[in-house]
Amino acid sequence: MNQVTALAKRILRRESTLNEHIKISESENRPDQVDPNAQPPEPGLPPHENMRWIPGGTFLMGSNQHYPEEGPTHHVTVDGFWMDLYTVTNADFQRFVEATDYVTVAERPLNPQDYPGALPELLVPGSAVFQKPPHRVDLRNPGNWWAYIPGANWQNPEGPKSSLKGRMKHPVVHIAYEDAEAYAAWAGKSLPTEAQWEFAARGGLEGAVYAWGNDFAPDGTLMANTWQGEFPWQNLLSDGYERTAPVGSFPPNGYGLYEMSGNVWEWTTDWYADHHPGEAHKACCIPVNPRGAALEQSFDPAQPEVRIPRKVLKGGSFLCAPNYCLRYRPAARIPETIDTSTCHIGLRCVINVVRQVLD
Ligand SMILES: [Ca+2]
Ligand SMILES: [Ca+2]
Repeated sequence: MNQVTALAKRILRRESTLNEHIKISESENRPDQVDPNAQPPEPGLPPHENMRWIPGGTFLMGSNQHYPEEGPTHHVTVDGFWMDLYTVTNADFQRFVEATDYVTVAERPLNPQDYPGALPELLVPGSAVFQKPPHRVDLRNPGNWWAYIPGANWQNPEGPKSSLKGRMKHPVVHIAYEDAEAYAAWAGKSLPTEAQWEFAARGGLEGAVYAWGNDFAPDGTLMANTWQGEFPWQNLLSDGYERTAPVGSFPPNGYGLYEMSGNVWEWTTDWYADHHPGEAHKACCIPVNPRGAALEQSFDPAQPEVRIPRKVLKGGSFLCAPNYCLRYRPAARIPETIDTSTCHIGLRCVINVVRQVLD
């Protein structure tokens, strides 16, 4: 998927927008600036509806049992924060667009002069959409199930002939990183760091495989919208959903958060590196509120000519299946170029509380 979408975006890239965006992101990655007049909100009184206080603490981040990018496990401390119970829905995003006339990356017109040599059919606004092949395909080529569809965007998730009819409570998709940031800023919120996201997803369970424990389907109950069957050609639909599910369709985790696993991938603010930092050997040195890798580390080593940085996505999606991508787990993580949008990427927001600086 990343290769295909990155390839499409290599042709469709707008460097100026991107550079501007990187500057913004870098400034946001500075340590929290303390506003002496700001008061921490009272836990128990959410600053917005449908948010939950996540208590913070020290936890074991990552996994040594699954994909290499999830290791090594290491302790991390995060401060308490507020988090959305649900991923942002189409109804939420529609309110944002109606209030601001915001145009997402996938909807913006393209100037052919900016893309010499690009195929004309790719020089139209669009986004990456999953297309189920009719038979087993070579899993090494994501082009076997991803297509760049002109006219696909958040309002037309499968292309111009599709709509949001009946899907207002589904998660918004086809959201590039700057779209996610723009929504969060409008809502008076932020995007989570990877550590915040993973702490929240674990729901208070230390080191569990899934957000609900170590058993994928406790008592036979499917706990998330994932893919059952052999990806990408056979979807058994045991969970009832071929694509996205309305938010709140599956049981919440220990912190009361819904769909932290599956349904749609969620953007975090961290630049991606292909492994975590190692464990701190002294309690004094456990990272507090870590913010991920350096921007320079996030470029794709497989495509050195592409200078589009990549953020960490968390949580897996309705396209995650054990035979291809067993990533509906709190520790799982994938890189995504910041200008990429797809039918399985959305967002959820947090509100950070000013940290008391004692040292
Ligand atoms: Ca499903
Ligand atoms: Ca999710």
